[in-house]
Amino acid sequence: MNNSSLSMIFLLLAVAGLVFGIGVVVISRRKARAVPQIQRAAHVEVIAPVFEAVAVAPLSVRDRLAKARSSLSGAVGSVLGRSEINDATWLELEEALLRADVGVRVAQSLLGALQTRVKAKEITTPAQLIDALRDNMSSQLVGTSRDLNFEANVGGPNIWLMVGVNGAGKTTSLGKIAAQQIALGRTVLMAAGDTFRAAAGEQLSTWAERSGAQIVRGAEGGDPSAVIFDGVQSAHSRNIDLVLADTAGRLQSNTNLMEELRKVRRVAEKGAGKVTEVLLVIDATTGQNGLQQARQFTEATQVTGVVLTKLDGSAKGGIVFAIETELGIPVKLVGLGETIDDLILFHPTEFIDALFE
Ligand SMILES: Nc1nc2c(ncn2[C@@H]2O[C@H](COP(=O)(O)OP(=O)(O)OP(=O)(O)O)[C@@H](O)[C@H]2O)c(=O)[nH]1
Ligand SMILES: [Mg+2]
Repeated sequence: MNNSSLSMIFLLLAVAGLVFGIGVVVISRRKARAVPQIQRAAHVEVIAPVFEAVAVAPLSVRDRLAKARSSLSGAVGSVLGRSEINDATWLELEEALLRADVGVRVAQSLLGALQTRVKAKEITTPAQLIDALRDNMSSQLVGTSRDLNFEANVGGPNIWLMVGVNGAGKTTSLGKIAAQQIALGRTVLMAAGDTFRAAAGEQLSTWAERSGAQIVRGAEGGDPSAVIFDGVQSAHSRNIDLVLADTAGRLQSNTNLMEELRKVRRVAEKGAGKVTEVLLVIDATTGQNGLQQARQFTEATQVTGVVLTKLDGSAKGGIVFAIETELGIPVKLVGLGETIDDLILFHPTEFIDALFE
């Protein structure tokens, strides 16, 4: 082998070494890039189904009462965290009950009864105290009939009137009630007794379409009594079971508008049919002011039940206790959102459990 052949072999070996080296570097880089890609893919696969499950799962009643719960559950935890019942216990419970807006009178009567039992050594531990408070609150609400009154054989349709202050949720609740009653097999006609604003009739028409109810509307600025009377006549001639009558929002302190509502109720029954429910719609976020509303509206229209709306966004669900214990009006329905299914029958034990847990 001569020198030039040897140098050619070295050159070939050097080139082969270089090619091998480059190959190793490229492959290892590709491998390095491939690892995180596989990890990302696996990560997405794991996350996706969980995300979907969260997105489609409807919120439970308990979840939607999170705000109402927040006013009492913290104090309950703190009372239970102490080894004994002392002054701080009473202070904390009183503050929490007032925060939940049960009202001063209800709070004092609940705590007064418990203090007597603690003094008599019937209750000795914080856990017994909380249980007793819960039982006392339950017993104030259970046993009341919360059925929506529907009477057969009244010679015409049943008439349910929605009343309340501006923006409380009358029209929305009426729409939701229509959907529920239609699902129960009843035929429903809506009477657009809010002639105050043109938009009110439009809003009710949308709910009529959504729920499958019929609707009777009047002219803007017309007499609401006349529109509701026409609605009842029309329902009677078509053999419709139930007239849901909307009314314009009004302040309970406005004498003229309250007088108008008195007339609406009177005229509604002039033809065939009977007013079997007057539902006062109260926005839960208004708290104790709701009590004043309930007094005045009841005086004008003999309210038979309360629809407590927007409890999904309120820490003041305690108004239920004030309305029921001080005025004896049952809370029949609770609004927990803006869509058609977000109106439920009021269940006191479920509500109290949600407040305490
Ligand atoms: N979050 C929540 N919003 C609600 C509920 N009920 C009603 N609303 C909303 O409250 C607002 C007022 O509702 P309406 O039904 O128009 O109230 P209204 O009492 O008819 O109002 P007026 O006719 O103007 O007096 C709307 O935006 C509704 O979607 C509820 O239970 N929860
Ligand atoms: Mg309205």
